[in-house]
Amino acid sequence: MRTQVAIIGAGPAGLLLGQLLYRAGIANIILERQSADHVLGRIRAGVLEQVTVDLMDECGVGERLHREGLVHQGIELLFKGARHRIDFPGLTGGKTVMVYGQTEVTRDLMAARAAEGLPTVYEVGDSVSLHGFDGTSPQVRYRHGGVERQVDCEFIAGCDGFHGVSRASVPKGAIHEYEKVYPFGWLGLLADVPPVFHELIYAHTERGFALCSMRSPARSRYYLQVPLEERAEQWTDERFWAELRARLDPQARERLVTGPSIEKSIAPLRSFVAEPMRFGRLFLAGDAAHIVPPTGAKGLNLAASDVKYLAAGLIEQYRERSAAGLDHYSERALRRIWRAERFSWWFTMLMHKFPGTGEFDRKVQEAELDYLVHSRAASTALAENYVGLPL
Ligand code: RFL
Ligand code: PHB
Repeated sequence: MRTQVAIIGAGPAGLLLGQLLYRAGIANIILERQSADHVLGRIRAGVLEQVTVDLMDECGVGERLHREGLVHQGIELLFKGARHRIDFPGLTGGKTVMVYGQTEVTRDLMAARAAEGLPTVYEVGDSVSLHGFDGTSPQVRYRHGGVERQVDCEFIAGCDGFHGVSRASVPKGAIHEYEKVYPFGWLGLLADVPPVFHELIYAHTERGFALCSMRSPARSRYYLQVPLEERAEQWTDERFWAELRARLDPQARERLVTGPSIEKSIAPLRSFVAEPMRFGRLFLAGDAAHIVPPTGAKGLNLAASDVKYLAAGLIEQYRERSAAGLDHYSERALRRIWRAERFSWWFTMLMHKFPGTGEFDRKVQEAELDYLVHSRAASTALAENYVGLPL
């Protein structure tokens, strides 16, 4: 078949891009390794910046998000047994964030794509290969239902996540990778119990970091910092709840409602950037080009801003025959990415317990937290990064 843009990956980046291009009259196909149910079964991010909410609206899929999403006006930082609130609107001139799960973002985008009858091929496994993107007529080959197929296109968008084929298809030496791996992971648990508090609690404790998040007034998402060697199977629900309780302040401990888990998994923490994000007619977007540790809740939001820039560049190319937007895509996206990388790294270093660090480092961490919540300037810096820097 022939199309204008071949999109690899039906995560948030690929689905958002497909929708923006379709609405601009640009034909596209999405090829996805997994089944739609598998993609929807992955529990990931939960906090949307206004930029991401606006993009969902632009895609015409914001209706349920505005109905069911929870507007959050702040977060709480817990350290030395006490909680301190960071007031977003007060510090940022009225800005807030929206709590709405990545699963729901993906579900809404998939439904819109299906309703328009746009081509999406699921379950292509590892069969995708990219060709000719250094010339003018790229091709994507894949296998589906035992049949080899080829897509002739004008551009390829690599939206296939950290382990995808797109970045791996770029010749070695044409790409520079920056990486930092953290010596712990996050054990996440999802349960149909009311959240312990109506806002998110980020807890720095002697036992390690904990995060109290949510998906709705009836569904909670909790995380615990755990050593990298741990397996989710080693954590019974009882063990998880006991450890979470031990990392909370007395009031939250008392209010915590526990129940059976729906999902439990461990994610490693990593910072990663690949530069540049363009190779001829192949463009990388989202986790395919960069990873942030989840502490700042930036992963999904960065995927959305990449896509906003990339869609603008492609639309300019097709409408005005101008390559300026595409030529600036990588540089423009990377500027926002590096600022989010810095914030996510800083918040991760501040909130976690680092194995092997001495008493001095721990005292400095506590002093920084104390400064952070008592200095308006420092609180503002946290708030403006958390709600999202301007595009
Ligand atoms: P995704 O969501 O990984 O989607 C990429 C899609 O590409 C498919 N794919 C392929 N398709 C065809 N051919 C191939 N060869 C392919 N290889 C892969 C994959 O099946 C997948 O469907 O990337 P995208 O769209 O860039 O979106 C980015 C976000 O998903 C990501 O930044 C966040 O979810 C990161 N993240 C979190 N971010 C937060 O802000 N808060 C969190 O709590 C949070 N938790 C997480 C996370 C990422 C995780 N991963 C990637 C391990 C928890 C986990 C476990
Ligand atoms: C989540 O709800 O999954 C979540 C929220 C905030 C974060 C990370 C994850 O910083």
